[in-house]
Amino acid sequence: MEKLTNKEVSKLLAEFGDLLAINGENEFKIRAYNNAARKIQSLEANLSELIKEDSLEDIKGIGKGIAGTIKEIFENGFSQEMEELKRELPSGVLEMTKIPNLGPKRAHQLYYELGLKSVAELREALENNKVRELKGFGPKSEQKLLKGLQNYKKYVDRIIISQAVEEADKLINALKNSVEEGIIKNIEVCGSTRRRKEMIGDIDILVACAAEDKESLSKKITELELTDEIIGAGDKKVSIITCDGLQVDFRLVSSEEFPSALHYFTGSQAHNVRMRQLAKDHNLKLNEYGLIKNDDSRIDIKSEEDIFVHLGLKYIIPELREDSGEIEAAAEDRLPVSIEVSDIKGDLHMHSRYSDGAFTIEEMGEAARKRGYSYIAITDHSKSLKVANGMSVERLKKQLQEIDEVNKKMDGFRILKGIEVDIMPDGSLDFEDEILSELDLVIASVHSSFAMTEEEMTARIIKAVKNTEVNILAHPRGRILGGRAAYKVDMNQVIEAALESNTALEINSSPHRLDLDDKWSRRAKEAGALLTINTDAHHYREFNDIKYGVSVARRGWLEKDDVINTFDLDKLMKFLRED
Ligand code: DGT
Ligand code: CA
Ligand code: CA
Ligand code: ZN
Repeated sequence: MEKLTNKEVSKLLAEFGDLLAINGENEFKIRAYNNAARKIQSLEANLSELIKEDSLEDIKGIGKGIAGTIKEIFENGFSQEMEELKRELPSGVLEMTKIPNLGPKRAHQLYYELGLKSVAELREALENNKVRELKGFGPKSEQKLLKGLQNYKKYVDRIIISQAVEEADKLINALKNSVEEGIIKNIEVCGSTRRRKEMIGDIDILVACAAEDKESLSKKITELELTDEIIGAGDKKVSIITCDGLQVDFRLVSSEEFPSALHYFTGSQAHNVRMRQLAKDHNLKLNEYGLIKNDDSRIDIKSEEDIFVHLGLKYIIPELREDSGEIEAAAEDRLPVSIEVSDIKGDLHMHSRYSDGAFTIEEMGEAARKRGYSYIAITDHSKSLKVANGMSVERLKKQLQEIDEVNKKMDGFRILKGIEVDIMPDGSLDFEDEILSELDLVIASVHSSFAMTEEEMTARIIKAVKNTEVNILAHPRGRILGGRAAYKVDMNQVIEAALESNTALEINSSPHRLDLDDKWSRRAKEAGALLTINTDAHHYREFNDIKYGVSVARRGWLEKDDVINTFDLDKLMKFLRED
């Protein structure tokens, strides 16, 4: 699958319609989206054709605005506006619409008129006959909804890392706030979330407390506002489903057990198997309860680090624990000095109002400077990307002037003149070299014609990478997590070309992309290529996504010097000026 199918786009449009309805937008707009969803669903032709011909608006009922959204969803796998709407609503409200007999309009009423934020709260309100008071509801609809609840199966799929991290933070804070200080001795997210894998199955949270507090703490977990359903609750382990439909496993241990339990439940399983074997080789037993000698006495362990030390290893960060060479490297003291968020000196990929960003150049610059960055590059879209309001040459020239003006006001901070130029199907760029040569930095990326043979796509991308004006290849494989698979491309050849032509490969930090991924980042480094970690922010809030890109880099064994935006400005400019 190279791109979203008609059906997938249709589903997202329908969800958009639901979100608008939950939000109480006008009937006309909601109907337009639902209508568009139906039209796309029953389309004979492939969407990509219609987009290429620019004939979406010829379909009855599809106007300019929706056509833009359809293209955006098709190209990006999601719509910016939809993401914003989702962020503003408690996620439990959207979840409610999955209950049979409950549409978005009713969800709107339940949320705005009764303040119900989750399936759990709805159930309680139904049981207390509160729902029948609402206009248009009655005892009968209450019965219907209760029945719907019985048939409602939660949709639990793998989720993207940002959602897992945010959900885990919420749960940890809520639990801390629900008990007296000092009851929780230690609490930490573990499992794949702590290893920062790109997709997460379930969330694992480890809690240390006194033996006599386990029972009450277990009860507190089941009573959290975020807890929707209880799968099991003992005094060692509590498993719940949250209002957002995610499974979370809590484990309760003693402070003494905490370090070894943290290591065990962080995994990965493959890493654990190797560590346990290594312990055996040292005549020790390693499990979630501790590091134990043959005579059953415990080795005193204060931290996770101690476990590694006792087994003759350097400390291995969670992101590296995949049994992909980290244990050997730790034994021989050749682990990477892993890159950290604080090493990043600037962000080289972002959008302003000149294309599809939400803020002005100055606003983006100010926000970046406040973060402590020394520089950014403004890289708006080029003319062919009409969906994203791509710039004409004239607008680009105007933008360059504006950047000069803003830079005059900035002290000790620099805004670089950049662009994200589209790579055309034949590998040429959307702007002439002449205009590109006026810029500090050129990012090239593919946003169209994803369905090519591997040979064609590889040649297309390599041609762009070898253009001496190009400094960065952005989101090199074009995948959208949970949306679109990567297009077919021979990345080994692309990496070779990047190395030869001094082009950096991007780790796009958007949690929807994380492209390059950990494996390709590591391969690129091993080949000697340089990388760059950027957010592709369309809103300065998204600068925070840099942490997800850095996690990918850490999982990919990268060090500071592998990444060009850890360089200070002079060194970066030197890199950009070389061919
Ligand atoms: P996920 O949830 O599929 O994204 O991946 P994980 O790694 O979070 O896996 P999960 O939730 O099944 O278990 C959490 C950790 O507990 C796992 O990373 C390692 C540890 N673990 C679980 N089951 C086993 C096991 O049977 N053997 C070993 N050695 N470790 C296990
Ligand atoms: Ca897990
Ligand atoms: Ca688990
Ligand atoms: Zn971009």
